[in-house]
Amino acid sequence: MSKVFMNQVGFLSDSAKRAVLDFDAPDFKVVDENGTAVFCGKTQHFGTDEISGEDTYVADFSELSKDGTFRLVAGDVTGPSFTIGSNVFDKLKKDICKCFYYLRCGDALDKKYAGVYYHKPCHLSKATVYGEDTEPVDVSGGWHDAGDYGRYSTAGAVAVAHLLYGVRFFKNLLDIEFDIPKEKCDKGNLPDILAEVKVELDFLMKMQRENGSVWHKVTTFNHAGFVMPEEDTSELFLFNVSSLATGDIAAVFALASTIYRDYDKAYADKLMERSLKAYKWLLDNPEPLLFKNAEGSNTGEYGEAEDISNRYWAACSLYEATGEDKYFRDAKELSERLISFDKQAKKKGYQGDVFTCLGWAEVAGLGSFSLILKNEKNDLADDAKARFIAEAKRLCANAKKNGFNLCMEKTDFIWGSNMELLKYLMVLTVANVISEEKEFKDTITSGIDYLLGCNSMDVSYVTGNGEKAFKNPHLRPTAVDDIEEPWPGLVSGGPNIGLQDERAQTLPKNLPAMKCYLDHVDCYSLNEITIYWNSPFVFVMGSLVSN
Ligand code: G3I
Ligand code: 9MR
Ligand code: ZN
Repeated sequence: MSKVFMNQVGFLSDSAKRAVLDFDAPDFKVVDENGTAVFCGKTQHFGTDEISGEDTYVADFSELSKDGTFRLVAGDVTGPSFTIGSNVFDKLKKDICKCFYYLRCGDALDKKYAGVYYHKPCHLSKATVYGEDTEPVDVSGGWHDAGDYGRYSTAGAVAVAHLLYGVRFFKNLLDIEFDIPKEKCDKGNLPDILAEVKVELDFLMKMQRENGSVWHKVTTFNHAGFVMPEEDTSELFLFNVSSLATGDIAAVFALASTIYRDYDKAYADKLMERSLKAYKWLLDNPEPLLFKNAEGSNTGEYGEAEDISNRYWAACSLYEATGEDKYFRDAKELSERLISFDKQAKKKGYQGDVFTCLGWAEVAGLGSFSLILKNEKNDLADDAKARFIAEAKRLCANAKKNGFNLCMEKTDFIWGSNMELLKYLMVLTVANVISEEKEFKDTITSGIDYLLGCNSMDVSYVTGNGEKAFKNPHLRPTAVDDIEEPWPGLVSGGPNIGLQDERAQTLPKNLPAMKCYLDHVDCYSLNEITIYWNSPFVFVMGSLVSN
């Protein structure tokens, strides 16, 4: 059946506006709710690209800037409903923020705010320190990581970092109100986003040991079955400390101290004290302390091959927060090691740039953010800026290779491909802050279009947003709660050529990368959700305001 693939939510009045057709239609029109044409145009044949496998025709209606609700019509095919206006993303922004509230662990939900998605308090028992004969520890609180009930320090730190760097770059994120309990501070109430992030920061503080090091994760020994969180009552374990978690925590606490200082000085001081403690542990323990799952345990591993980027991020973040030269010197030394790491990765075919990496593993890009925000002229900051611009240009060039103007290549369609995309959109967003370019903006818009339905699966990868939004996330509470609709605002992991779960393996072989997807609850390698797949979207949305 012929399809009009397009963003099913909407477009800011002044942004680029495109739809992609998988059939030959020379003309198209955009009609309003009465069926009256408000725009007529000609399509452009793009041809067949590698990632979608579709022979596509592009309908560009960027010139249409009239506010309203419309549909695109080509031949006898009518596309999904979408809107144009300055507030088209207001609901989406609230939804993607509110998901963190629903993911809260411990005794933290209130029926007044959680509504039908309320669940009873969970995971309140003290956690056994794995392999040690010491007293169990209270590490209650924070956010469940994802579709599972684990809580992982590096994943949590990175999600918090996306949200907090978002706030540093784009102050308007502080204005999003998403109906969560108010949190008092010296200045009255914390802005919602900071109140929500504080929940995770408070938990991460509990994950820090007396000596400054940080436990890598707290989970049951194996993943729970499909039960509500309060029914997952197996013993909780604090698994080993790692230099990965300790580096990320040193970094994110220093970053947080710069933001919370404006609202609550005592809290900011505590964050800084904890950051320094973690950093001291890193200096006293220069050898990498990586992480492997305990024998027989199957919860998330979040393994990394080295800890250079984690230490680099910590040094950059502490430099930004304190201005002390010793952190700059550490960052400089670590940057040399990252440069050789980058060179080796490139020899193996890696196309990106380590200094722009923003994921749960490679975090040097977050260090670059601190240097860029410091707004000081020095060689590290200049280099970071140049690398963001170069990477953004590479991404824009990639976008030209497919009909969707999508800045991804086949190799990007791995587990959590939507995050690969969102990290790229973060890079483009910051490149656009450094040096405004129409091309950067258009590539960001196309990326958002892809997530919201302009893809060959014809699906919006954000629940509750778009006529054809996915509905069956691999998410335990949603799977068992008897409520038809999942929480709105969840970002799916998205297509993954690896097809790494049993259900995914029922898909036909050799599908184009963009089609390696199934909206099925069993598909944890294609359709799970996580805190760090929502957080980069919040960052990117922060930059999207109508001029
Ligand atoms: O880095 C390699 C790359 O070099 C290679 O070309 C590519 C192709 O296979 O793979 C890349 O590695 C991938 C790795 O993520 C890094 O992104 C692996 O294939 C992929 O299996 C791995 O997936 C991770 C998955 O856990 C399994 O370990 C996801 O990123 C990560 O988001 C996910 O995290 C899980 C937690 O463990 C548990 N909680 C839920 C969460 C989301 O599913
Ligand atoms: O539900 C788990 C999901 O959150 C994880 O991302 C995934 C990989 O760690 O594992 C899922 O749990 C599966 C387990 O690993 C194997 N048995 C089936 C479980 C899902 O039903
Ligand atoms: Zn819980």
